[in-house]
Amino acid sequence: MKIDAISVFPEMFDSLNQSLIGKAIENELIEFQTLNPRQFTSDVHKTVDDSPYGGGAGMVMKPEPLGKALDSLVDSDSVIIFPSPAGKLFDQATAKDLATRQHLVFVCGRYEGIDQRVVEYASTKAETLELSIGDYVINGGEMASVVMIEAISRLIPGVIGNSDSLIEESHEDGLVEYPSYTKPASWNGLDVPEVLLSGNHAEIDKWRKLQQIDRTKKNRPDLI
Ligand code: 6GU
Repeated sequence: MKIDAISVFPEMFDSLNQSLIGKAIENELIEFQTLNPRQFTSDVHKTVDDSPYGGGAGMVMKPEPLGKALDSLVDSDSVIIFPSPAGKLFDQATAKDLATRQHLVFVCGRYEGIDQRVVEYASTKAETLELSIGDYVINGGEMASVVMIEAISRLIPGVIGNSDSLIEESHEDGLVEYPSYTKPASWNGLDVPEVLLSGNHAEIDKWRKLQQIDRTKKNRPDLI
């Protein structure tokens, strides 16, 4: 899969070079690149933002540099993603769908956002999504893109060595994951639940499912 991120802060994507996603980039399972829209400006200050029409706080990303950046990357097989707190919620189902695509382009806004015509323009060129990572606000699309890229990339075959670990995890069956334990069996007066030491796999499976249901009821009643 090819992934591009259009951003005025390309260094914010450096964390993707670590761990399993970093390996996948190294092994060319994923081809990841950033593109700075400042390179598509023509004024000496390389201006990428301006004040909002209609007034209001903050600055808005100008359409021309982002439009040219899109022109340089996108074809009709691309999926263009605008991270935005005003977008649809990005969830595991979205991640699964996007993991099957050939080319993803993340367009990162800073400041108060992006001129909405860029989204309209993008949708004339390829499938376009506005996606939010949750009900809170962060300062720009970069870290939201990193979150989405990690969630998507780990579902690409070969990125995670042990694909079993993808089956038994949170949100796979509409419930959150069961708790995990490792050695020692007793630590600071706290014991690993007896059943996990029993070797009885039917009992262990039953216990884990109950834990999933309890945890989901307690932490995520919205999922029940
Ligand atoms: Cl995608 N961007 C920003 N700036 N804030 C967010 C978000 C995205 N998702 C939730 N909050």
